[in-house]
Amino acid sequence: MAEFFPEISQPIQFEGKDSRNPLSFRYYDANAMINGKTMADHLRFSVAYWHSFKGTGADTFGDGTFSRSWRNAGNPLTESEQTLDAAFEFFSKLGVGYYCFHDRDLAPEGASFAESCRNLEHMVKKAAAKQRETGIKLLWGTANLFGHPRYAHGAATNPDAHVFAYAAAQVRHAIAATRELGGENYVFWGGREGYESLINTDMKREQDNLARFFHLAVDYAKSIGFTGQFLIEPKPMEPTKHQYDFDAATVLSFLRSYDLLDHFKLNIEANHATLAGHSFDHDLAIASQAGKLGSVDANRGDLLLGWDTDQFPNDLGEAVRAMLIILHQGGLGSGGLNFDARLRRGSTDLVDLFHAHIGGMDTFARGLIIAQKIIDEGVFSDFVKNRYASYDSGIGSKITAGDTSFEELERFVLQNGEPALISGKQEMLENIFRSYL
Ligand code: XUL
Ligand code: CO
Repeated sequence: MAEFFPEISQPIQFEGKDSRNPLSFRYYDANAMINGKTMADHLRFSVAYWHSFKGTGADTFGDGTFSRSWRNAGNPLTESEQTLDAAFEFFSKLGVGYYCFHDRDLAPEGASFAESCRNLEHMVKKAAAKQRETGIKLLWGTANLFGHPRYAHGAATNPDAHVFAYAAAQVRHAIAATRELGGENYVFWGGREGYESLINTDMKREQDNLARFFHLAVDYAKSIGFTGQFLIEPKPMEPTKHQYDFDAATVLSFLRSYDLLDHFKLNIEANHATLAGHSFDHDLAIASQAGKLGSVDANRGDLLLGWDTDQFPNDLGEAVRAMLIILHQGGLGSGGLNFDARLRRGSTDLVDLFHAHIGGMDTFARGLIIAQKIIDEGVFSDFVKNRYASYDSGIGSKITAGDTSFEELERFVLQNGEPALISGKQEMLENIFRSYL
């Protein structure tokens, strides 16, 4: 079989923090134990098939820049087979345990729906063999309901019921493929579920239809015994101006309103949170406090560009803040850290794919080590606990228990006068946080 990454002759090794070898891990030591679990089990790294193997480097201003030997096979199915070989060679040499795909990443769209399904079935068999051979697993599958022109006005929120039906048929096969490959989750990213203008849109009807679509998916998963976790991935805009799954809070409220909360968790992506005007850790925290943080798309945006740049994560402080939330909730369960990130258009060497992932993995590995230290030393948790201690006794405990009234609280104020102003100590705590990095 052809070798696609001949420059990398052996799997990337952990060499420790003093290593100057850019093709080594300085922090990610897969089998090192942190609080009773290996690093690999904490982090559950995954590679995104679409960016790393289907991405061409094209943008709205210019054509592709990446020359990849797994392309140009002549026919689309042979190209898909070669791409699969290249992908599994890369996963093995990088040393990740998981990958994620859209149905149309793995197999090409055919001339008819039936042909698309046959293509997918063919590639699922090949992928299953690769998984068996390498031990690499599927973190999640999803369906591409945004690329083909038929989805120009959305999939489940399309004004045309025919398109709704098409999307449902496609998702049916994508869930079945995910199940066949032992996928641990299935993701719904809204793609083009949103609107451009209210002048031609019945927003209520579109949202009702989106909920109907999710209920149908839940029913179908049950009928075939798919037990993976369903995840919704919030994003506020792009491609549409108003995406319905705006952010974690919006999605939670949607799920609650439509009686879907029991069936879904969230897949939080860093660059989507920042597009929504939040920090990454804000959206992680909103999901986590609702018991709904299921998985993470690990990437980052650029403060100077207002769009979804999907860069590889390299901000240590951000990784520590994310890992604090993940550790506090006891891990991601069946989820993981999926690098939904792509090389810059000018990063044209094949080996850049390794550098990008190594950087992301080391950032989160170091983030994990530091977050565990912060938790063990308890500085921030003690501070926060004390900051709210007034709610644990006296009038505060009555508020907490819901055992008071406006009249009683007024009597308390009349007796106790003006509250003292207590410092939030933000700068001191930021300095302490920085001292851990
Ligand atoms: C798009 C995005 C998607 C989802 C999967 O911004 O993040 O790649 O992660 O459909
Ligand atoms: Co994503």
